[in-house]
Amino acid sequence: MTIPQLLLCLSLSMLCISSKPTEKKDRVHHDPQLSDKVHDDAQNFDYDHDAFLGADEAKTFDQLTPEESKERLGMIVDKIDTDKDGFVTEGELKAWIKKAQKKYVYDSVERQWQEFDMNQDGFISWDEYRNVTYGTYLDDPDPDDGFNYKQMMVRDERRFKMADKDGDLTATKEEFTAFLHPEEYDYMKDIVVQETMEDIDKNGDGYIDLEEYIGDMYSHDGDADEPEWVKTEREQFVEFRDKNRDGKMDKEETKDWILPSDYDHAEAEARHLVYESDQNKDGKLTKEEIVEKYDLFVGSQATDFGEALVRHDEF
Ligand SMILES: *[C@@H]1O[C@H](CO)[C@@H](O)[C@H](O)[C@H]1NC(C)=O
Ligand SMILES: [Ca+2]
Ligand SMILES: [Ca+2]
Repeated sequence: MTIPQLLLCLSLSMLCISSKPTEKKDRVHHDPQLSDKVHDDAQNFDYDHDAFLGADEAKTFDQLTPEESKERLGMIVDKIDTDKDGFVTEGELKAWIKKAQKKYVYDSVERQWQEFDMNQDGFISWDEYRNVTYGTYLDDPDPDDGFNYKQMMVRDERRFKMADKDGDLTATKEEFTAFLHPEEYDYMKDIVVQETMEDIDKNGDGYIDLEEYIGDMYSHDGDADEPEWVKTEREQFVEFRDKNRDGKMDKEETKDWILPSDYDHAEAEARHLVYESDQNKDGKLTKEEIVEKYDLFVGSQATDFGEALVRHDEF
């Protein structure tokens, strides 16, 4: 074999390997970052603005004058102070930041709400949801596409009942949000784990063994060699996932895997914002303290423009 032939061979085989569908399915629910900006307050407060308002909302403040910014910030402070005692605590701030980050969740529920609330009474009953989602299946329980609607409906009903805290089979907006986005709610974590385990546990023994774990993220293609990341996952399973070393993952071990208790970015940011603006060091913030530091919380780019223009005019 000549050198050019050898090179061709090598590059072809590399092509073959890289074009294989080795993309990994990710079951892990991570808390998203608060902002994609760098957190360096010495440079600017862009990270804090994204964290405090959500990235989309933060942009809308860029065009405001300082006065407008302060006024809107003042109204936001009233909303953050949920117990209305006139102070914003670290806990209230953290809850606010978490909410700002979850805006896309609330937006998607808002979009779907009308579709399901057939009688427009402000609630979504299980019957309404079932009729809208599975109406065609209920009319024709033996569809040709072979899809298991029955199983999906049973699973949806179980999740719906879990989200429905007061058990009246009717979901408020908050309950419906928990139904559609269960990973965002503590009281839904068990059902998230249960559904994931049912997906992966092919032999139905109530545990995830090593082959089921790997089989969920990687499908063997004939006798092809396993890619490196799959070998790493096998080691991960043995060393970290299967904590009690009985060769399989139980509920708790699965929970630790798919719902890791990540570093709490919202809590860290709330502490940071309080520390930076708490002038009398009583550990909580008044509206005045927050508005005083409006450039940290919401900023307003119009400031610099405005002042630059004024200065320019003076010439
Ligand atoms: C659901 O569909 C059934 C059958 O068409 C109907 O009898 C029932 O009233 C519907 N329920 C709701 C809440 O829309
Ligand atoms: Ca309704
Ligand atoms: Ca185990």
